[in-house]
Amino acid sequence: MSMRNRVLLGAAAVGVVTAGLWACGSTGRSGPSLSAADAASAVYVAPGEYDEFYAFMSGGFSGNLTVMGLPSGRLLKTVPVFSQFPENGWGYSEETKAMLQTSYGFAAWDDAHHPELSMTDGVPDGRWIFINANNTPRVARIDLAEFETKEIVEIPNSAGNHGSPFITPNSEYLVATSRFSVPVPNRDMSISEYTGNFKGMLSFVRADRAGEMDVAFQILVPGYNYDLAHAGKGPSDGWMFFTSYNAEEAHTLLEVNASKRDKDFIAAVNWKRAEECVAQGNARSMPARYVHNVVGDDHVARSELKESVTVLEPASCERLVYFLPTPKSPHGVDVDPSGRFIVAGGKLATVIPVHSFEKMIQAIEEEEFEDVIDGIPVLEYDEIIAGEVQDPGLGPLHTEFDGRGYAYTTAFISSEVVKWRLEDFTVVDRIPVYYSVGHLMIPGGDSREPWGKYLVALNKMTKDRYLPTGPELAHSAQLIDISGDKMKLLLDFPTMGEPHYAQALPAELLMEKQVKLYRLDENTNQYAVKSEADTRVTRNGRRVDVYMTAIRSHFAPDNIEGIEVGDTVYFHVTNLEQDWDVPHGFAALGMETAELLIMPGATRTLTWVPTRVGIHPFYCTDFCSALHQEMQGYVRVSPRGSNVPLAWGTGGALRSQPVAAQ
Ligand SMILES: [Cu+2]
Repeated sequence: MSMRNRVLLGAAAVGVVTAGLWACGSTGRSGPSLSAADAASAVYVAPGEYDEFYAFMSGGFSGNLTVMGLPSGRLLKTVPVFSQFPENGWGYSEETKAMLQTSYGFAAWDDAHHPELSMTDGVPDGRWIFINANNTPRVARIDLAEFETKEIVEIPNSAGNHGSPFITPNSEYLVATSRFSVPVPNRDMSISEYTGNFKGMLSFVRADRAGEMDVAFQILVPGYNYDLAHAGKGPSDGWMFFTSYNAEEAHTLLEVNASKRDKDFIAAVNWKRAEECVAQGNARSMPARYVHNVVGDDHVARSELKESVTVLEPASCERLVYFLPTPKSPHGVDVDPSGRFIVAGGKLATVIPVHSFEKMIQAIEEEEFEDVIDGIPVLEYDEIIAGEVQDPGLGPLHTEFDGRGYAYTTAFISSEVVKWRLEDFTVVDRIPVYYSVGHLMIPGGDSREPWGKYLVALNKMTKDRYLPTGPELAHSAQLIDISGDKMKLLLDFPTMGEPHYAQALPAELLMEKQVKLYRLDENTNQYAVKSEADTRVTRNGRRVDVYMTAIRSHFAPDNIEGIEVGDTVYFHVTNLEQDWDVPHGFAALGMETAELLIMPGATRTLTWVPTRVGIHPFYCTDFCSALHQEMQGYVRVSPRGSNVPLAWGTGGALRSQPVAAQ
């Protein structure tokens, strides 16, 4: 047995089913790829040229979003979202701290899974990208002119916000699901009393008004695990489809106890009907604590606590939710570009079930229900199924579409991508991927009009694909050409954190609208100083404010005296540059936080409580000019109560605040 085969079998043994998985397709080191030279030229972006697509990769357990170019796989930027990011001071600077505020307090980390582009008429429009926080349920909006997180709203009555933030065709709502059912409202009770007390929640967040994201309504559903979602489109616009597993309502050893039933459910929610029920007063207002964080026009984030939420129950809003029986512990749910087919990834199923929206509506009208659970009618599988894709690979999870009549489904256990025809649900091609693929992404592949040239496989295991780096390996993504009849593997590229899911769109949709700098005359940060003449240091009791500027290649002031141990010092640094690509950085000896990275025209504030007497140098951390190394200064820290006068300056005698004012 070759070393490669041993690795493969080792990976497979982790899965539920192992027999004969790796026999198909995994013939050579790269599978059925082009010749190395042809593949290289297909992904080659010549020096000075641009990539064709922006790809937005979720950072998984990094809590952030990374931006990559396709087809090159080059990393362009990390956009911090839910995790503190010392590289630019996100979550450390006074202007950004409020973004990580939650009803539980300051959350320095989260787990970000699914980026989702804003849409107009079912097509990504390049305004914003949203992403979920899984651990402490939240959704964020990132502006795609600045590549910066602008807004975060917390989801109350929820735990494990995995199925999020999937969006409706005109960005009316994005959804959030509770992967973990919990008591609603959450309270102290025995876990053994799960059944009937632990509930799922399907949340709809208003998403089309920047700065006004809010939980519009929530739908209380049985205590299953709600996993993923996708919106209807075209004929199915107005509906949202959610997968669930654990219809057994197990609360321990789910790997056994949540896999007993033959079928679980897709919950089909008519969200336009929900709007009617809310308007008619069929919802109730429930106390709930959750926060909404927004970056204002002054580029300062503020946090607001909200104290109630609107909750709908299916029993008091008829025709709101239906259950579609779906084999077996379904994971992904994907709607094809026409909006006619709802494809489930039954991760333990032997086929890919494809539900028909038309048949679903017909079954609803004819009231062909096999059961009603908590006011939710259960439709009959045979009445709504359009077809089943046979031989789809083992462990089918997620499907995207190329806009030419084909669907592509990942198979986790057999590590492959399977291409099948929507016309007759027949498999037409398959390609091995390395290894254990979760999501896949085709640019626009979940939209009404995919840009179906490339497919990115987002793999969970890396094993031997890269130079080894100790126990932790870079996670692996693979680029596949889907422009022809046969899929062709082009490129492996590493990702930051876990490559959970991704979205992509043509570069031309974003390139021209990029913000290159912030206009200094529009800087309304209350601590901004717009000329060196206005720089100063003030003391108010134990609080010291340093109003500082940075411009190539000095700080003003760059000599500061009169700081004492235990003072709280706020460095408000304004970058006076009005040129693209000239950020300045700021850090001082012994700071317990992070650096600041200050964009041209912007102001950022870092708080420092000096703990030691002595001279503390500070310097610019972002290489800015030939004299960058000269861009430095000194802070003198004296013992507490030493009465050294507060004094500051650049290039001359120090100015001081009269001692009497101290
Ligand atoms: Cu500099």
